[in-house]
Amino acid sequence: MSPDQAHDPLQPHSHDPNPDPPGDDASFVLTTPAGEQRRLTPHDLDRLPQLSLENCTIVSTGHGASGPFTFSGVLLRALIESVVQEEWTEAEIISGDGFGTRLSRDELEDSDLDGQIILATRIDRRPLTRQQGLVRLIVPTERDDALRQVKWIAQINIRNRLSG
Ligand SMILES: Nc1nc2c(c(=O)[nH]1)N[C@H]1C(S)=C(S)[C@@H](COP(=O)(O)O)O[C@H]1N2
Ligand SMILES: [Mo]
Repeated sequence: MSPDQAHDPLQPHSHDPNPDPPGDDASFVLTTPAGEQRRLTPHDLDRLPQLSLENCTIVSTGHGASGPFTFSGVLLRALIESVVQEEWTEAEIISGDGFGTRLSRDELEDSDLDGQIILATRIDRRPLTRQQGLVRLIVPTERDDALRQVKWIAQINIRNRLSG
């Protein structure tokens, strides 16, 4: 692996999870395939339909699992559909501390309840604190090492791979 790949936030390797948020600002920027940018806050997410996912476990490399928690927030797919008009194939989710993951549109449109992927603003029915990850991606089916449970989302980049 080259040094570049080692630092790619979308190819995270197992590592000690960062306990400290990268600043207080919980807003993030969504970029559409056309390059338009929109800054969104947790308050903006509260205005979309809310969903709760029970029985979510954060499997924490090195120090076991935490949970189960009930995370609540908005479907990532619904947020994307509310902002993006054009064709898209994937979403990159990148945190303020340089962590991240990539989700295909197929994963985001999976209607299996356990596979629903949300941007969480609440944990166990209370507001997520910044320390707890506000705004946090929850991928319920990922129960290996929490590499997709991205805390402190700073950027969401929507891409269309088909347009080359
Ligand atoms: N932004 C960000 N999110 C992250 C991480 C991180 O370092 N930064 N670590 C991941 C890993 S490896 C783990 S095990 C969990 C830990 O989650 P917790 O701090 O809620 O226990 O967060 C995941 N999400
Ligand atoms: Mo982890």
